[in-house]
Amino acid sequence: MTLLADPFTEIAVKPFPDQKPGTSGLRKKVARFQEPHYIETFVQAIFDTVPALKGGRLVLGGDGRYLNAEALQIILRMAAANGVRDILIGRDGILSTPAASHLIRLRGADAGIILSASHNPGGPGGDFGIKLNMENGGPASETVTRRLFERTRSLTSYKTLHHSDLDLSCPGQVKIGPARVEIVDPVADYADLMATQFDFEAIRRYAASGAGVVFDAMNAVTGPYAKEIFEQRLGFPEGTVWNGEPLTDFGGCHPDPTPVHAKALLEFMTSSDGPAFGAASDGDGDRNLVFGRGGPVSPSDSLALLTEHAHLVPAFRNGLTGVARSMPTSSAVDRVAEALELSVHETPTGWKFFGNLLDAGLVGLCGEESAGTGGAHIREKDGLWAVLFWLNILAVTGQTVEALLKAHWSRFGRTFYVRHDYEDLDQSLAQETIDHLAASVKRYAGVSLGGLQVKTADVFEYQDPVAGEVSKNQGLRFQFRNSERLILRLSGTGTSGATLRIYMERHETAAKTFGAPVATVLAPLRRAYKDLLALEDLFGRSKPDAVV
Ligand code: G16
Repeated sequence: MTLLADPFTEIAVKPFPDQKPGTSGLRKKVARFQEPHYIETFVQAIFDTVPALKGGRLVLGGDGRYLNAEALQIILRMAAANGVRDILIGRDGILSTPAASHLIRLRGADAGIILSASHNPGGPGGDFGIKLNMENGGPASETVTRRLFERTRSLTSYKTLHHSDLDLSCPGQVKIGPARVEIVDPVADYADLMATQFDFEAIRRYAASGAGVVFDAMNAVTGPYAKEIFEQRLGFPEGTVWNGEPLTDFGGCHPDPTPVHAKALLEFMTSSDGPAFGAASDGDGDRNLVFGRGGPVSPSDSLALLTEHAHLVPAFRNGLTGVARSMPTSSAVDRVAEALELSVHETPTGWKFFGNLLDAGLVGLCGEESAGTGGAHIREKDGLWAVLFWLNILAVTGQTVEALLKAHWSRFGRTFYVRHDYEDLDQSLAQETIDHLAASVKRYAGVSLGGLQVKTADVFEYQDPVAGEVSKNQGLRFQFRNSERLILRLSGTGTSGATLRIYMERHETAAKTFGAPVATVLAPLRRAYKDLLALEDLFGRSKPDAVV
């Protein structure tokens, strides 16, 4: 049904019931996004929820996964029809999530739309996603995503215009209807920003010394960024970047930088001729995992160690005010912050909760157990930034990853940490189970679980100290008498059934324990959650699907 004059069109639609953004945007199977008008309905709700885009500037890009190309053309037409004045888009529609965040800030955009399902698999049978970032470069707050969801439920039409697909292969300017489209080099601005954050001279000397470094881009978006930064600007040899060509299906691999999915890197790092340092990033370039010759560094330890050594990198030449971590992230960084007299903010899972803290200057470094680390340079977690941070520390201290970790544990103790994921569980049963536990959680104080005495038990609730927004039901916390902690929550990023995440940690100060296997040290906590939840009876599961 055409309601407006040509070339503008307004198409009538029925709302979709399932367009509620999760931890990080709307994520679904590709097939769901391919249903007629599914993308359009969500995107129209974005334009209706962010009025500044009318007559304003939009940053648009994605991680290059399957469906990106088609979705970008749909959004370009809709942006023009919704009165967006100008659109900045990466060449071929490519922008890593950190590069998009930077571009929003650099060019004063009113919002950004990033097409990615992050570390989830791609290809026709994989996942797709749409994220909305605001003018500070960060993910939309809960208030905005709530409004966005409400809008998806009441929409009756979307606006678009008749226009052929734009050729996005060359930087330059084109028009689509009344809107100006600027196709930008996706890498250059971001690489320039990195040079302001770290001591590139020191890293260049480190590279020239022959220090072995590999970076696995996992056939995802960071390949071109990593090649430019590591191999061109820092002088690491060609071949330092593995899997550096972004592929729409990530070469059939799962672009998640965990030891399971970055298996070849793990094997190389722990082989007799392995290099000194290795790292990997995810589908859209915001996650990181770093490896020394002894294996991976847990993201929680990485955050703690980077905080300890932040004074060594130019990004923190003016000092660090405070740090923030998501609640399930281990408390390792808290001990460093205490020693350095920094404030620590404990937020719900989701990078969006760090935005206000960073904007207000309350924190300068943030991290999550889910392989996310970032600073105040943008408002997203940033995989390559974290890797460069590590390289900067290695270069100026002349130490290995193992030596740095050992010294870190000697000073602060080791916080053993693991996460167990139970995936694809029956959605309503999983929700009911968590709700039931939440309702009675307080009565676990004083109870013994897995032979450990519960000290306190509660449901985590967060009040944003800047905006005052309250976020309830952000996970169940069990604190035990001897530093052990157990957290349970449902993931907000899965696309099939429910994923139950169970996080366990225990702090040890005796050096003789530091080399003990994580599974052994945390075995009592594993017993504790088995006492708490009848996983086998309820879901028929005797062991986790993933151990991270
Ligand atoms: C997103 C969020 C992160 C969060 C992670 C896991 O990361 O940005 O803040 O920690 O999901 O969330 P959940 O435990 O709810 O699955 P990404 O890299 O997937 O966008």
